[in-house]
Amino acid sequence: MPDAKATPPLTGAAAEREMRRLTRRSFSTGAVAALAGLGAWRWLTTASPEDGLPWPVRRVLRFNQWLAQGYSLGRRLAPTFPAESVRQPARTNGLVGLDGQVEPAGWQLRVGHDGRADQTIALRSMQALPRADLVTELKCVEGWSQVIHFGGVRFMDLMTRFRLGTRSGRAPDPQNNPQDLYRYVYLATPDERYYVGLDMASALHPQTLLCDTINGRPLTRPHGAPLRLYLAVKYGYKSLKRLALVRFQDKRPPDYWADRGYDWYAGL
Ligand SMILES: Nc1nc2c(c(=O)[nH]1)N[C@H]1C(S)=C(S)[C@@H](COP(=O)(O)O)O[C@H]1N2
Ligand SMILES: [Mo]
Repeated sequence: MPDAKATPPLTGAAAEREMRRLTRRSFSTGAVAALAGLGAWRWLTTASPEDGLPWPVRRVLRFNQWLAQGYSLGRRLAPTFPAESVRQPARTNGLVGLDGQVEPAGWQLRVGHDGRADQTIALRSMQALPRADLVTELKCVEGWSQVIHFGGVRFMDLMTRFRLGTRSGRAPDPQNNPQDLYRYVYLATPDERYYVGLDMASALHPQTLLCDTINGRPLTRPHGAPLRLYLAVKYGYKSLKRLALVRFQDKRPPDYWADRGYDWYAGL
């Protein structure tokens, strides 16, 4: 069995401890990598081509630097709230890709990697992962926000358990082996009428969940039953409802609202 580590819900003191731990670690590794990268980068950019560094070396270096920066930035945590601050019922917004009925019983994710055969993961086997609960503010770019309690599993835990998102087919190890990760994830509804693109740091963020409950109850159809994405560190339009397709790739994926003029990263 691959190692799916038990993780506590990200609320209260546990969240603060986790945040301190992650901040410390990613700051130190990020800073060392960034400094080393910067020194080497200066040399490379001032070095003449005759110095014998072919362009692929430069590209790898730039990629490493980008990764070091990306993963430390991706570790900021959104503030959490006590579950009592939730006001029911949760507002719904955006029904693109939610046409027709869903069959929760047989629901499965289709997961693809560029250059590899697709696989499917049943909702039931996802629900065997450690539960994660998150009470944060969902912010819609249209100018409203509300505190919502989402429950499900961390996307990171799914990737670890099913060894997703890596070129080698091993479990992701962003600290020690970032180059093994694909750069992006594409996620979509069954009909692909709604779709989002995420950079890998956002996908691996501890507050990025696959949810099957909202405010303590099973997800309803307008909230994305039977399974939706939720990202605490992005605007609401990245939190795709009715998730059925996941694809890991190096090309930056399209995004429904980015295609309509909004920011692709949508970070808060
Ligand atoms: N499939 C799908 N997911 C979607 C949308 C949509 O139109 N279709 N709208 C997004 C937007 S703009 C927001 S703000 C949130 C709202 O989530 P809620 O309806 O659960 O409050 O869902 C996001 N996910
Ligand atoms: Mo939104």
